[in-house]
Amino acid sequence: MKRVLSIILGGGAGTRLYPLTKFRAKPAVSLAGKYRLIDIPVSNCINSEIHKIYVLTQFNSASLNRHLSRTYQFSQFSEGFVEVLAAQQTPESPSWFQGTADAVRKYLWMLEAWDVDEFLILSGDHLYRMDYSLFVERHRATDADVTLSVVPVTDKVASSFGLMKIDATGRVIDFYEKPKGDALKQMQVDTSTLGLTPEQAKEKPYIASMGIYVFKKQVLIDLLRKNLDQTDFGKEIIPNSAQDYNVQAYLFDGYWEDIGTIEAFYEANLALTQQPQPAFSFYHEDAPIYTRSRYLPPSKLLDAHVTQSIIGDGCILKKCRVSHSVIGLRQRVHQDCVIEDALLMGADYYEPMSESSRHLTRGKIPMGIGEGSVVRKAIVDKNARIGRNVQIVNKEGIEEAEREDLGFYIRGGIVVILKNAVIPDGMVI
Ligand code: ADQ
Ligand code: ADP
Repeated sequence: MKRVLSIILGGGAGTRLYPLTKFRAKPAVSLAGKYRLIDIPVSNCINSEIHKIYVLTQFNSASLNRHLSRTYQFSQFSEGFVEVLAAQQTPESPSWFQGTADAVRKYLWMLEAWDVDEFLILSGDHLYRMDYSLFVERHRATDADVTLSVVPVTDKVASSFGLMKIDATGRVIDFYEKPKGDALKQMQVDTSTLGLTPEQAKEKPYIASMGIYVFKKQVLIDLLRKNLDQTDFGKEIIPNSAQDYNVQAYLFDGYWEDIGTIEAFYEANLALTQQPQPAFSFYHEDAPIYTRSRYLPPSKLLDAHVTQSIIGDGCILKKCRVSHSVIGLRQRVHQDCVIEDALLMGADYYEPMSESSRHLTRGKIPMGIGEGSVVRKAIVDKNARIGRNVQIVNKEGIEEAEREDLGFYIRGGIVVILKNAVIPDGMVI
């Protein structure tokens, strides 16, 4: 795996996860109460012994740089690194990244200098555990120019993926990015040829691209240099290469979820609390997910009633009720609160006790969830100050709302409280 260079697509404008991407690059969005999105592909790389890792991002955020530099320090005797390459203006390329392929193209001058055999292109917003060495081995064994990792999918979700047809050897003979209507039906295949049982094949009759690829180094360089008008892997580079190159499909049979939208992100976080066995587990002795070690104190639960939830380090939960929720680092929940089906991201720092009490006596709102508040089906971003007797419950059942002035958004029926927002006492959302 020393001959593989990994390139993680860290995110474009960040619209689908907005407002979580208002103050940070997408890879820095927090996950499962203590990790960040970027920890997933980076940990998978490290566990697959791929140690040369670039993260391409449109938005050079301080939190992403700080997180990566504090977390991923390789020994001085290894050539390992995790580095951010942010979109930048130069006299030759005055524009931002135009798409995924364009993001790689803009840094090709630097990437091609590496003496490696393959480029592994990954996405920054997927939740899965994968041994990329098996993926790369399959690529080498079939002498492929490009290998796509694929999963079978149902009719319901198929149109949000790049779909393909393959021949008996696993070679991709047709690829269509996110087809709809008749074009979608055209892409239906017999997935039992992939080893699925007849029942599974009936339920999942499409082969979807996971949006992660292994390229022979020179093939990627040629594809990007020859076709300057092609800016996206899924829309252009992959479908156009299927004819002239040996493009292979590699079947991945584990849990995999694209969590690049608010709804998918919310669902995947809460699914971690599932009993008895969540679909994805952060505990795995052979392939752990790494993140920054923070030396926080253990959480304190002071008469709190907690069911089916995950509580991050350094939280203080008073006499409250928490169910089916994920509570992030340093979160404070005061008494008589009810937290249900919620993702509270916690805080970046502790507000000293003296400061919190001073806030209360001066009519200001301390960090955390104030006494008597209810949070249901919501995401509360970091450092939010939720007053007393607040209700964040989407009372009117609204699907979409943009109330940045009031500190929240509603996306797909999920209320998202902005980072650092202040929600006054008694407010009902
Ligand atoms: P999408 O996920 O819809 O489809 P896209 O929006 O291009 O494709 O994002 C791919 C990855 O690249 C994401 O992690 C995204 O954050 C990142 N990205 C997007 N624009 C970027 C930019 N300008 N700079 C840096 N990073 C950027 C893709 C494939 C489909 C496949 C699905 C699987 O195109 O064929 O089925 O992934 O989820
Ligand atoms: P109170 O002491 O009034 O119950 P809290 O419920 O807010 O106040 O605090 C509960 C406990 O958390 C206290 O024992 C306090 O010492 C501890 N605590 C407060 N701030 C921090 C901090 N920054 N780091 C670690 N523990 C803290």
